[in-house]
Amino acid sequence: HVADAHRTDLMTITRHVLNEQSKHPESKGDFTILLSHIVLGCKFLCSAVNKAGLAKLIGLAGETNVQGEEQKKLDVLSNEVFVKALMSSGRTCILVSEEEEEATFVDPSLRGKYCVVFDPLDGSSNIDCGVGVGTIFGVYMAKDKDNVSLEDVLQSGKNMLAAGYCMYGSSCTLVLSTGNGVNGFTLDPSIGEFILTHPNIKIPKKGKIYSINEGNAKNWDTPTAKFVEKCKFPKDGSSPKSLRYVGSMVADVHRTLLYGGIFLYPADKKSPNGKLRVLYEVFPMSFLMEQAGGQAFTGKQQALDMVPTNIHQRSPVFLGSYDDVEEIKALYDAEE
Ligand code: AHM
Ligand code: MG
Repeated sequence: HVADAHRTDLMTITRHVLNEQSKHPESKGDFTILLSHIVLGCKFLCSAVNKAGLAKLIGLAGETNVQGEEQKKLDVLSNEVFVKALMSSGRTCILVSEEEEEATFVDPSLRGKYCVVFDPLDGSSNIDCGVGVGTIFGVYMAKDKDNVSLEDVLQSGKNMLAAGYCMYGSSCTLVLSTGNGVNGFTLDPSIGEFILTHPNIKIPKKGKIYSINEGNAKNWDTPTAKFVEKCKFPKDGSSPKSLRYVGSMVADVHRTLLYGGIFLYPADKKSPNGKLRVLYEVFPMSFLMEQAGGQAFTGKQQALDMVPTNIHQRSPVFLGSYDDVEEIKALYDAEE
């Protein structure tokens, strides 16, 4: 079997996106170029995150490296990695990063039509114990790339063209939607390519897992409290659900997408808008959920219907299997 010796017929992420783009004859390949730069950032971070533990063990963290520079913290490094990768693509005009107070307007000489919103390293408090962390991103198109403003990113989530995340876990997995379903790619480190390993991901219609920080229970609102009570003590004769909570959104959402269930980050008395950020956490994950056949709700509306007025705005979110989100919606409806 010659074919088994070298599997160069694999579906790489580039091949996949080129295939998708070829369905749109008007496409000039700009998105493929943008994506290849995002992928580069993800590969770089995958390697940096994997080395982080080792660097610490051998005493590198906080010390100076060979160039005499202090080792950068991973969240700072990851922001720089993505900003550089995105700018040098020549396809972006506005960047919004969790790590930066203000949006970055790309220099006109490097400007393209895409706006990218991202959290370069979500869950970074988990790094020191080796738990999975990830990058989350969403892509909008500017109305007029020569005349851009914050309005171009303060759009409803429904206008996103693409969204995805990369999880740096026991393997490095990139999950992407360009508005035509959801696909998952796993990095093969031996060849440095993301290979299509999870084609056309569909979330189970109903799940057996709920995922929430129960330590906040004393501050929850009534619908959230009732929902969790139902998960533990179902009254309809069904089995109780299992609780899984990593505390790293990418890991919790990835599991929800593959196994089904619901992920909740509600509003509570201490955080009336919840914790997670609309543009680069709630929207991309909600986009993926809807594309996979699930849904995402804020307690008031479908998450993607929000129109943020501030780039770092927060929102409560309930996302996952279609039927499970219907249940929490019914509890909020009953409140009114
Ligand atoms: P971060 O952006 O500061 O890393 O915080 C976001 C993270 C998410 O990954 C995760 O879902 C959430 O915070 C967990 O919050 P909590 O510790 O309150 O449960
Ligand atoms: Mg974050």
